[in-house]
Amino acid sequence: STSHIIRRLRVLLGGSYNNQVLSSSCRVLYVEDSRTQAAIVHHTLEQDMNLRVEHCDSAETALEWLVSREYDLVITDVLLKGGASGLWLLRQLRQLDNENAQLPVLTLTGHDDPERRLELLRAGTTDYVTKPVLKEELSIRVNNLLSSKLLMDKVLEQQAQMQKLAMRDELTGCYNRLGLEELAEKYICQAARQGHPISLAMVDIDHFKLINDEHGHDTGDKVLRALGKLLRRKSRKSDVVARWGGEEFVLLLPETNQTQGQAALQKLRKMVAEMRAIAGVTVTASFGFTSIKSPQCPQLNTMITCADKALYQAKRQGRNCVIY
Ligand code: GH3
Ligand code: MG
Ligand code: MG
Ligand code: MG
Ligand code: MG
Repeated sequence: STSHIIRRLRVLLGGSYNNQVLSSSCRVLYVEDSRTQAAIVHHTLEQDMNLRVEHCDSAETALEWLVSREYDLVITDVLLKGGASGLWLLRQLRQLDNENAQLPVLTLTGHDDPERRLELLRAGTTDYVTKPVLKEELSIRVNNLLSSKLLMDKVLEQQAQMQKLAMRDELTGCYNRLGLEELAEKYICQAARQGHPISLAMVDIDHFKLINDEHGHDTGDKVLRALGKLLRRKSRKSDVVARWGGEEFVLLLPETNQTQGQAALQKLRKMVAEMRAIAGVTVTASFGFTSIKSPQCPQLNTMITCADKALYQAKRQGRNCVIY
């Protein structure tokens, strides 16, 4: 059950769950047509609980807001005069294609009959309070819902961070193979769909073994970091710079044909050769690249193989050059 998962998460996150500490950064959407009722609940939420409340009196307005604004909790009355009901709103909300579809929803219902409760629960209400609303009960339920919501946000954020890290190479901060594979699929499929060209280069530092042998592994690492940084900074924002392994990098260049690729890579090759010495070491790199006018979808491996062959030629032709 959800509460079971949340209890586990609380333990995992080291007790960050706190019933008392809810900040004014929590945004609550409150839908209520009765002014007297609204005044009471509004007071409890804002004055007693220090939450930011946006109040409206119709389900239609609420849905409009839910499409474009961010909230942490929705509280809605079920019966709303002269328009759609809170139940309708709940059903619409659960079908939204933004993050609000998963919001906790607290429904306020006048009739506490089992039919109504089941209907609300089936439609996806997270919790409900029966009228007349007991202030104390309201604030406890709101607190519980918001605590779970905040905890879930934190978990999702950490998960996203971990996913980001998993796509990066630790030493250079460039994408790693996993990252390249993920992004390459996206970019190659995009190019395939639009019939646009895409290029891929394999970049390999020249005589890197000598650098390690003569200056030590640490200096070698510094060189790798500097090269990664240069490639990232001097390529386009939309280019993907990945460390393929060892002293080899892969550059994926969307929207780039052979002529444009040749020019861009020559520029990069020059910059590498002219890069400021790192711990007394200057480097050059060899570039092998391939370009496809209009790719088919999964084609990363084919492109890598082609670029690798060109790289081999670049090494044979004396290094520090770009070969198609
Ligand atoms: P070539 O011009 O033909 O590419 O010669 P090379 O010496 O660069 O090629 P080779 O493939 O023989 O050597 C690559 C070297 O890269 C060997 C390995 O010790 C070094 N290397 C691989 N990964 C790392 C790393 O993470 N850090 C450091 N410092 N060196 C690494
Ligand atoms: Mg009402
Ligand atoms: Mg190599
Ligand atoms: Mg080699
Ligand atoms: Mg090398």
